[in-house]
Amino acid sequence: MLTRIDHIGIACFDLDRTVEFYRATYGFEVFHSEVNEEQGVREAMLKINDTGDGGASYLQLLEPTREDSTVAKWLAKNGEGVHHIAFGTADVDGDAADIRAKGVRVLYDEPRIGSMGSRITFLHPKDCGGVLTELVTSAAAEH
Ligand code: V0V
Ligand code: CO
Repeated sequence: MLTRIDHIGIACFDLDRTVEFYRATYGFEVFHSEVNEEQGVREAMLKINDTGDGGASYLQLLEPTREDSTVAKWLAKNGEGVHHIAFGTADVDGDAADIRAKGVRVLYDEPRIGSMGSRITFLHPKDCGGVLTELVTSAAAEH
């Protein structure tokens, strides 16, 4: 069951400059940052609020680490902006299977490693009304 908005992914050309915009404008601080080589991103997670399922909602600021990454390709076409939304679940494997059975393309056979040791998969934007959609099971407090 999907129980929260885990994050909104925002693509940018310059992560440090974008982090500073969110800090100076809204007062949001970086909760966590990392490089995900597999996904080709450097990212900063800004925690916005805790959620009733024991998780939290974040903004995920994304800068590409290489030119052939999905985010670099998207930025070249669209410029900066909202890149994806992510729903949180305690069971990404089960929810991905249920959604696949409804005819929506799930991009990975097995979830991959996401931010803060989470397990993530993506749904094809063309099957989701133009919205790249991610499913996330966070590393902490879920099974
Ligand atoms: C592409 N399209 C999108 C889109 N990216 N539509 C909405 N939102 C997006 N973000 C559209 C694009 O405009 C094309 O439509 C069509 O899909 C095919 O796109 P493409 O440019 O030819 O690119 P593809 O097919 O090579 O790749 C698109 C997919 C790719 C969605 C398959 O981006 C992908 O695998 N994404 C999942 C991984 C990812 O995004 N990782 C970065 C975040 P038209 O022009 O044909 O109409 S990593 C992350 O979130 C982490 C680590 C985390 O949360 O922990
Ligand atoms: Co994400």
